[in-house]
Amino acid sequence: MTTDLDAYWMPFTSNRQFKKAPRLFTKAQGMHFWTDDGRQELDGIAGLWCVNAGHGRTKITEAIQRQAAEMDFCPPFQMAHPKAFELAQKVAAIAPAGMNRVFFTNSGSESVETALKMAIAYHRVRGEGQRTRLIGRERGYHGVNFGGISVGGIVANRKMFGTMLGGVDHIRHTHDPARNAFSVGQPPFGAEFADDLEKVIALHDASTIAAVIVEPVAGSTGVLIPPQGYLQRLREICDKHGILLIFDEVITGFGRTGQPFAAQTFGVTPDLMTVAKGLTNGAVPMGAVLARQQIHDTFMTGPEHLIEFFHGYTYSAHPLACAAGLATLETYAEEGLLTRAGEMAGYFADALHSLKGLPGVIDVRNIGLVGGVELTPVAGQPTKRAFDVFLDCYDKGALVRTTGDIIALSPPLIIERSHIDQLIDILGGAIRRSA
Ligand code: PXG
Ligand code: PLP
Repeated sequence: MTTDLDAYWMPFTSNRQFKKAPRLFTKAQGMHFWTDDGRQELDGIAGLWCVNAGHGRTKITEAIQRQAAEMDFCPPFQMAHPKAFELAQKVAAIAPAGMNRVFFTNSGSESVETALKMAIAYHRVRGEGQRTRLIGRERGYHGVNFGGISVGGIVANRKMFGTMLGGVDHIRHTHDPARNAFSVGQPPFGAEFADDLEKVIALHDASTIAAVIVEPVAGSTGVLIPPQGYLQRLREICDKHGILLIFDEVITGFGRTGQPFAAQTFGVTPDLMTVAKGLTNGAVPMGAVLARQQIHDTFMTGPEHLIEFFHGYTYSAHPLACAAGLATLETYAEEGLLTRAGEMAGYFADALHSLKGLPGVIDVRNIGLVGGVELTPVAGQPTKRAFDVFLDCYDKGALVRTTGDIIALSPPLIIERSHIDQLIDILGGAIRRSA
């Protein structure tokens, strides 16, 4: 069927390797993909951390079909359609109390750019226009646009792209295997990593800093769970210095950690929250920024005919995305999926941690339905070991994700125990063979 693979320059892909031995999916349903040659693959990563209700959900599909037939597009600037308001309200209803203003984007990356701009503009409208600095964290992933890679901390995603945004600084990441390896759930040690923020503040002065952005659970870099007390301490330091706290919940949002949002799982409420992925179950691209009402209200000054926030995308609140989002939230509610990760977490953790002791496994990390398994790199060939495990798993019928020499798992929240057994069995076999 596919005749020529040359034209498509694939994102975040080893293009030459892929095109020599392509991996093509042509169908998806429930917990599975099917390859072009008809093999079934267990989806261990919810597509790409997004298909939280599983694939091919009829309610979502039909909502998109109906909307496409009824109204394909509606201009989002100075015009709107009812589903945009309805979706914003339904998202606000499951968000932490007070985070009830919702700005729509089309991806996690766009949500991050939006939140960073909102933070800087917020300080300006309230008369502190000198607060322009943005603080990120080492190993952070905040998408691929210039703001996101500037506050992000994944070296490979930054080093090719020049000087990026000015006025950005970083705090340390929280990975501390010497003290925390093989922790089940939140690791006990490392709340004090948050004190790095005080150091950064001492250097730049709080009056120059607009916001701090972190992933509550760092996903893309290889699943780093926040140490006990760490996020609380970040919140306290931000409050003390008038700095906005942004949680990037693109991966953790919509049930991944056992509550609708990680903010609720960890009991820490940020000022702004970025989401995407699970918002539409991955079916139509969509993201959003959730803001505390007071932040939104601060913008609502001046003559009423004037635009308050000069920002937005052609496809913000796209009708197909809104229809998909509404059907997705209904599906999550009907099936209790936003808390199901909490129910399955114990079984998932036991299965995952059974990999401890296999050759080359140097750490296992988990929270809710997210897992990370860190492997010893092949000497002189970083990333090769995990990539070989990924290919082996694919061969044996399971889709996992790798980053560096870490395997990440984030299955659909509809996963059953038998799927967990199968996933860990295939992964364990691949790890043994790679040793
Ligand atoms: N923030 C976070 C925390 C993310 O995880 C983004 C922003 C960007 O979202 P978009 O929709 O622009 O891709 C993400 C996305 C991986 C992987 O390998 C993770 C993401 C994307 C691609 C790959 O773990 N997360
Ligand atoms: N580039 C040009 C020339 C445009 O006219 C626009 C939008 O009108 C954009 C980029 C931004 O596109 P989007 O709103 O889809 O992000």
